This record gives sequence, structure tokens and C-alpha cells, in this order.
Amino acid sequence: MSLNLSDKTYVIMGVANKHSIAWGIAQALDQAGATLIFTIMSDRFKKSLTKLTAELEHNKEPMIVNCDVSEDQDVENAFKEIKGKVDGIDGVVHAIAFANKEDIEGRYVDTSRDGFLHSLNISAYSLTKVANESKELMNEGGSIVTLTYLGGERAVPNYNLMGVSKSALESSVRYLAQDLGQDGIRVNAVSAGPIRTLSSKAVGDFSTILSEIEKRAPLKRNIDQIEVGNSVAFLLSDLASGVTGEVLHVDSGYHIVG
Ligand code: N5H
Repeated sequence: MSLNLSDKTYVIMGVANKHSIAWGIAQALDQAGATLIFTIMSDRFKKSLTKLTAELEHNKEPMIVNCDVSEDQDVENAFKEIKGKVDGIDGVVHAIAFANKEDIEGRYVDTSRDGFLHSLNISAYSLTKVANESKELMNEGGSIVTLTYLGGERAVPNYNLMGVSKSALESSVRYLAQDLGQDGIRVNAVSAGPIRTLSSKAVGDFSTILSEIEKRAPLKRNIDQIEVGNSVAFLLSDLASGVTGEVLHVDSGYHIVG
């Protein structure tokens, strides 16, 4: 399956380790020949990312920029730094979310104000800020893709506060798509099925969730990071030039099952 993105430059935000969905996306984009720029929350992630990128074909020593999305200044500086180094970018992948552990177990009704604001800040507002800063350096036909999960549409057990954050994120995708259409920028989300990542580490009965998909999803199997990566690559590419404000489910079709 070959997509040629050799004339494209994309910013990928949110690679934590080799299991990250963002890393699956990076691999898919690298295979298509794209130039990649990575942002990391802090230096803590630098060493592991450098080790990972060494295995890529086209991006062995990519530009890596620190960007803690909870700080406006950080997001502004990150995109300024990128602007200084490249002619322009063709898209951004936003693969960032956070909820305190206690807010993704137990009862949603117990969520604290601080926990709520923190999760919405990192998981939803950050996309708005990133979209605003990245639009300054986006080439014609730019594309922004974020990641969401079914729990943003339905009350999925234990997703709790993250579900509320993902609802806000998906709504943001629509309003950003509406706003940025006039700048030729598309904004979409991929709703990925459950995958074992650092996020899912915090989840007690993840195996039960995975086997539920194997039993009930139309494709009778789970999906992996590369499949998400390939769909994100499509949305970033000019093949998706008519698609914006969309939430594309890459979940073996699980979301259609009643
Ligand atoms: C129904 C489920 C299972 C329950 C929900 C899990 C949701 C996880 C998402 C958030 C992003 C996880 C999170 O923030 C964990 C943190 O409290 C602790 N981890 C960290 O601080 C690490 C070190 C850093 C790197 O992580 C972050 N986020 O900064 C949903 C599952 C079936 C699917 C799933 C796992 C969805 C999802 O959104 O990830």
C-alpha cells in the first residue's frame, strides 16, 4: 500500500514510546517518504525517541522540539522554532491526552474540578492552541489530525472524564474545521479501537476490552498502530482533500454494532 508523501512535512506530537499510536503514525508517514518533526512534552522522552527514529528509513535524525501543551508559551515557541527551520509544514498530528488515574476509574460523578480542568486543558484545548499556532506555517492544503476514542460518543465503562474530554475534542474538530476551511486547512479525527499503549497501561481489565472487540466487531479482530497510522496518513494527504470535520473510526467497525 503505497502513498507518496515525499514532498510533505508533518509535525507529530505525542510519541511516548514504541507502543504509542503516534509512533505507528510516524512509521506510516516515514514509509510514505514524508519529512517528520517531533514534539515531546519534556527531555524525559528525548532519548527513547532518538532511539526509535534511528530505525526509520527517511527520518533517522529528525528535528525534535520540546512542547508542553499546557503552556501557551511553549506551543508558541515550538511552532516559532519549527518555522525558523523549515519552509512550511503540511500537517500536524495531535496525539496527546491526559486524565488523572483516579478520574478514569471509579465513578465519573466523583471527578474533581481540578482534575476536570486539567484533562480538558491537555486533551481538548491543546488542539485549539496547536491549530492556531500551526496555521501560521501551514502550506496550502494543510491538514490537522487528532486521536479520539468511542468513549467520546458513548458512556463507555471507566473512560469517564476522558470521554468528556474526547467529546470536547471531537466538537473542537468540527469548529476548527469550520474556522480553518477558509485558510485551506482541514481538521479531522481518527477514533481508534483499543490498543495496548502507555495510556492503556493504567487500565485494569484491558484484555477483557480487547476480547470483546474480537467477539463483536465486524472484522472480529483488534486493530494496530500501523492501521491507525495508515488512515492518518490518508487524512493528512491530498487524497483526503475533500474531507474535513470528520471522525473516522479505525476500530474494526465496532462502533456500528448495537
Ligand atoms: C475504556 C477505556 C479504559 C479506561 C480509560 C483509559 C484512558 C486513558 C487515556 C489517558 C490519556 C491516560 C492517562 O492520562 C494516564 C495518566 O493518568 C498516567 N500516565 C502518565 O502520566 C504517562 C506517564 C504519560 C506519558 O501519559 C500521559 N497521558 O501524559 C479506554 C480504552 C479501551 C482505550 C484507551 C486506552 C483510550 C485512550 O484514550 O487512550
